Amino acid sequence: MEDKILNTELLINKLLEEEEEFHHVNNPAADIKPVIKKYLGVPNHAEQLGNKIYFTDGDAKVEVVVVTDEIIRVRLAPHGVFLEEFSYAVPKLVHKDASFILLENESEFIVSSRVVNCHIRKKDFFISFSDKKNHVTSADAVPMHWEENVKFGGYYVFCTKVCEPEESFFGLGDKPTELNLRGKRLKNWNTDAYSFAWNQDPLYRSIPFYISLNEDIAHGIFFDNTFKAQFDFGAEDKTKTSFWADGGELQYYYIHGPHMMDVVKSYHILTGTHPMPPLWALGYHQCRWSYYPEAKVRKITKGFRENKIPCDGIYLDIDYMDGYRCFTWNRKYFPDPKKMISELAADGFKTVVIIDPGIRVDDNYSVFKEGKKNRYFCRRSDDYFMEGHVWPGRCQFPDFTNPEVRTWWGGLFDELVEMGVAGVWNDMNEPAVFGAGTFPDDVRHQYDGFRGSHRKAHNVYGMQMVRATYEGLRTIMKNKRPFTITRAGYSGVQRFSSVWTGDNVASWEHLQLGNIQCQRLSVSGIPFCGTDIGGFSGEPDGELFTRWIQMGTFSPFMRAHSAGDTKEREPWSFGEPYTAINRKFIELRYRLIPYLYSTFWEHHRYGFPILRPVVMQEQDVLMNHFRQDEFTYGDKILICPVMQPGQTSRKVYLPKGKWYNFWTNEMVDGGQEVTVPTPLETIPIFVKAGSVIPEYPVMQYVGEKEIEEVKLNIYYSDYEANSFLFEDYGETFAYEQDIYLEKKFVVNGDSKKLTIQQSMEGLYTPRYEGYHFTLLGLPFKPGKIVADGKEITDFTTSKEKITEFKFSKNFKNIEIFK
Ligand code: MIG
Repeated sequence: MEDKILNTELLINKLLEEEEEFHHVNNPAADIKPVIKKYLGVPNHAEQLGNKIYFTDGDAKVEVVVVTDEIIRVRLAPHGVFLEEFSYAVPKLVHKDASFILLENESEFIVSSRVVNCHIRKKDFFISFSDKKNHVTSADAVPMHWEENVKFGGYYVFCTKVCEPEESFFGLGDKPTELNLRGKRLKNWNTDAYSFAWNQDPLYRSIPFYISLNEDIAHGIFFDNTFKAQFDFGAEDKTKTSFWADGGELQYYYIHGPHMMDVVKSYHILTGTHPMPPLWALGYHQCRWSYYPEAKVRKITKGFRENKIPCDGIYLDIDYMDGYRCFTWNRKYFPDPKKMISELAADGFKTVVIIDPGIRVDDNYSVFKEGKKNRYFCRRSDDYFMEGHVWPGRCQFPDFTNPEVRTWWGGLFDELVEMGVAGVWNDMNEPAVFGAGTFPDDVRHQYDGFRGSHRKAHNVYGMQMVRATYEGLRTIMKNKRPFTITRAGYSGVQRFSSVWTGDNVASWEHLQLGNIQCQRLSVSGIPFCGTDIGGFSGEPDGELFTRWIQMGTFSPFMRAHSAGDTKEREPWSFGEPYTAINRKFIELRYRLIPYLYSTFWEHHRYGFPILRPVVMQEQDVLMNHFRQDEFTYGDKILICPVMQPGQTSRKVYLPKGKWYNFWTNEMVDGGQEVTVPTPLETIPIFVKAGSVIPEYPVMQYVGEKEIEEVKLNIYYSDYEANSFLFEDYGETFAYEQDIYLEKKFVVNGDSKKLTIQQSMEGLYTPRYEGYHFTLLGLPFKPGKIVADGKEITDFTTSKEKITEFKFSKNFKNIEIFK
């Protein structure tokens, strides 16, 4: 842009010079200035209207809103007129009793909340933020600026901030590049990116939210703008961080930390969290393009049960439909889908079906007919229909930004639900169009009454599609939790869906990339994420597949998927020893379901991500800003996937504190790198001292058997540590009526004693009666165990020094003495 403008400027100056040689008589055109970037001038005025404060340079206006103590929103109106407030990302701007004051001194205006100060410099309209110790965390490097968009109207809008020498950057969703975004320039424009490569940009999702970390203080910037947007983290000029968009408003939220976790939690206050998933969705999912006909599907599901490999989800990709027409069935392949789905369900499989946005232009097809009659399909600027080719052939596309269309779309799922379908997979919703890539810019959208071209709606199209899907399913399924998965998304998509990282490749490099992408999505507000285990395109060998299953065991969402032109790709496809190892890890996934589910609750209720990069654990250690292999799964279990072939050992960094090697129960001091053996059978897994890790018995699918007891693995520590367990029905929205149980465990020990306390809150009563306690890492041989005042005589201690006993789930206090 810069170049273009300079050139225009030169050209016009030249023209003006030339023109001066002529004499103009009454020619007003000679005075019209060319379109150039304009910067905010000098703020001469501050005015408070309710909780909004306005500053103006006489023409442009800046609005500052204190949203919470930690969140301040800034908006710019180039000629003083703000757009009407509307955001798909932020459904409701909460003002959590945010009190603030407006101050003024010689050099600046200051809007001050209880936590943050927003400074508006009088000299030049620079905006900066500081904490209560007057430490500046974010500062403009130039004033906010804009440029008129002659072709479409509105403005290109720009914000440029100072980039500090040691500042690191995280977030932005699914970017396939290093975790730390320092030195990169990235673009948000949802794109179908088949077999994407390292550093390819953009991919499927647009999450205009980043976290900055500098001198141990984190803050976030959420640039809530749906237009094509770019971020530059010191790439063009290492002293500057910029973000800009092709249209819309320059509107961003400054989110104060000081910890990265605080920033993520506050971001979730704005954009919402993921609803509790149905418990089965935390199991293993098997997918492929495509399992058909019915006999094939049954062969696969039978394979799981015969091989005793747990599995909950089975997917039908596009070939289940009749000519790829959404909401139809190919009756040759699937003569009686209802019967098939119910028989699969009886065997513990939930069926998930794909639904794409493209609706075949076909006057004999009811979905097309309804959409046409009701004018639900997108149109071009001159009122032609938006037509393009996708799988069904020539298609039109519902305008999911229209609430009426969303309601209609949601209702279309009733037949599928009636047949027993448990989940829906939304693909191609960037939206993808063969040949053209996506829709042209001039396509019109209703945009919930706020109207816009595709330039404005493109990045939210997929999110609104999966929203329509989720809301429709929720209505039809009554009180049952739907499961949805989407490829495209925008900030806030987590309120409606899980995501997968799209069409990856069966390579070791992609295993690494997947690891980074899941961590990045997690800190970007998208907790329920996973990769296509094994790689979508290409052929993994047994080793790569097994390493991927091992990593996927610790992805919040665990699904194997592959393209149709690849070899069979089930967990037993590679023979031994791979099958046994894959089974062992998928079983581990199931054992840890209560732990994952509790972590999910922490996300849903409190806004914590499920996966947490090491830098989030210890942001004060500069080295950690560059670590991207290790992550924690919840806050108790640290994982370091093996991402290279033939690797027999690897270095793992453990944050400070004490950790137990999950495989050997050996205790290791954190705050250092340790070398861990990595035979194919294991990957490095460490559990934090003091953790209580709940465990279910291995089942072939969630709910296969009644749970008779829950195992509590208790890792000794000589300092106090808390753990949580969340329990509820696992499939209804009763938790919204507070029907659940939140248990808290407090573990503390010394050289002669370990105590475990439990407290509970909530209205739910699980059906099992007791816990099976497993104590690990005790520094003494237990002589006496007292539970709620009663002595337990029936305990064992193995030669591996593991002590086991049973007691009631309602215990309050257990003491283990030397
Ligand atoms: O043009 O439905 O990313 O998971 O299997 C390809 C077929 C369309 C792309 C998805 C992939 C899916 C495939 N789809």
